[in-house]
Amino acid sequence: MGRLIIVSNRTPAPGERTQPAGGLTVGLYDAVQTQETLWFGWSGHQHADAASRPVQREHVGNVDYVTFDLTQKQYDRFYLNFSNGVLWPLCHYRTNLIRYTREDCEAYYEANEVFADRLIRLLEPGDTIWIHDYHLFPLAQMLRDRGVGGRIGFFLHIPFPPWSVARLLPKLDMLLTGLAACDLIGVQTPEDEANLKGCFEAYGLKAAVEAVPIGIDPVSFRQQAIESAVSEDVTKIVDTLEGTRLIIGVDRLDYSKGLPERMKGFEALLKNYPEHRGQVTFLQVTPVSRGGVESYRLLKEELDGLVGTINGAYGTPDWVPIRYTTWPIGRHILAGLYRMADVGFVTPLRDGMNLVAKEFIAAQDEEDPGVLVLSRFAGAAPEMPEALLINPLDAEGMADALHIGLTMDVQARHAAWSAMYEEVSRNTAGSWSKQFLDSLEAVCPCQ
Ligand code: ADQ
Repeated sequence: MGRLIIVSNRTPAPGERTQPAGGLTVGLYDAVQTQETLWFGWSGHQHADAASRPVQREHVGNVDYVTFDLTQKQYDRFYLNFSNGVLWPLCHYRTNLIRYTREDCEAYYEANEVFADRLIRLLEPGDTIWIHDYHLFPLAQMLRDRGVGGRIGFFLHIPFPPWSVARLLPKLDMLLTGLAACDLIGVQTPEDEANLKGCFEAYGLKAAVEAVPIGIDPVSFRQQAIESAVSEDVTKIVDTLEGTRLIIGVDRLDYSKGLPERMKGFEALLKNYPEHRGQVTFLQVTPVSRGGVESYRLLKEELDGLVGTINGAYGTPDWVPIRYTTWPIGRHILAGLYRMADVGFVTPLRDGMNLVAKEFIAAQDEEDPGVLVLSRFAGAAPEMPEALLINPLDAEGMADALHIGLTMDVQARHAAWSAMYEEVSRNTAGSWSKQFLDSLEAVCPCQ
C-alpha cells in the first residue's frame, strides 16, 4: 500500500498531533493510524521571507507533518479575503457577505501554486493524495500540470450551493475545472452532491461526486464525557448553575452558525413560556474565529449586544439567563458539559455537517439523556430526524422546541436519543474516511 498524502490548509497544531482536537483532525485520525501518512499544509505562521524558508517537519506515529509559512500578503488575500471572505459566504448561501476583488482571486490561485510547488517535491509514485476543503479547490489541477498521474481525492467539509447561487462567483468555470482534475470529490450530503453535479453539468465538465457524511469517534468521546462529567472542572461549573436546567450551545463565532437567531429563540422561550424564567440557564461557548474578516467583527458586536439586551431584560439579581464566553474551552470540559446539559441547542443557517450535534448525542447519559434541538439546515439533520428540528429564522418555533425539550418525559427522550446514538455509532469518523478512500480506489483502481 502506498502512502496517504493529506493536504489541508492547516494541519493539526503540534500539541494536537497525538490527541485529535476537533473537526478535520478527529475525522482523519483513524485513517492516519492505519497507513503511512504525510500531512501537508500551512504552518499557521506568516513570514516576510516565506518563499525562501524551508518546510518544517515533525514525525509523530505514522504521520510525517510537513508545513510551510505564508507571507502576510498571502495570508490576507488567499486566506482571509478570498477563502473566508468569498468562498465561505458563497458556499453558505450568504451572497450579500461576499467581498470579491480580482486581486484576491489571483492571490488565491497563486497561493495554491505555492502549495503545489512545495508538495510536488515531497511526492512519490504510488501516493494517494487527499485534498481537503475550499481553500484548495484548484490544487488538483495544478498537481496534474506538474505531472502527477496518481489518485487524487478531494473532500469538501462545507456545503456547496446550487448553480443559481454558485454562478455569482466570477470565473466559477475555472474553479470547477481545477476541481474536476480530482478522481473523486466527496461532499457531506445528497443535497450538496446534487448541487455540485449540477454545476459541473452546467459547464459540460465530468467529475465523480459522492456524498460521504463525516462522523465522530463516539466511543472515545462518550468515554471522555463520562469521565469529565464528574471531574472537578465540570462539577465546579455545574454547581454555579444552582439547580437551573442547562441549555448548551458550542460553536466557533461564525455567521453560518445562526447565533443571533439562537439568542432570539432563547429570548422567545423566556417571553412565551415565563415558567422557565429563573429555572433555566443558556450557556453559549463561542470562541472568536477569523477576527480579521469584517463580517465576523460585526457579528461579534451584534451578539455581544443581544446577550446584554436579553440578560438586562430578563435577568434578576440572582439569575443570569445567558452565560456567554468567547474563549475556547478544552474539549474534555465541553464533553462533560454536554453530558450535564438538558438541551443541546444547534441552530446553523447552513452547516456542512455540524459535529457538535453528533458529539452532544454521544455524550449523553443513557438513563437520563438530554434533547437535541437541531436546525434543518445542518448537514447532520437528514441523519438525525429524531432531533427536534427547527428553522432558525423562526424564533417562536425554536422557543416551542426548547419548551418541548425541557418538559419531555424520560421515555420519549430515551427513544429519540437511542435512535440518534445508533446512527452516530454507525457512521463514524473511521467509517467516513474508509468509505471515501474505498470509493476513491474504486473509481481509480490502477495504482
Ligand atoms: P466547523 O465549522 O468548525 O467545521 P463543527 O462541525 O461543529 O464546525 O466542528 C467543530 C469542532 O470543534 C467540534 O469537534 C467541536 O467540539 C469543536 N469545538 C467547537 N467549539 C469549541 C470550543 N469552544 N472549544 C473546543 N472545541 C470546540 C467544518 C464545517 C462543518 C463540518 C466540519 C467537519 O463547517 O460543517 O461538520 O468541518 O467536516
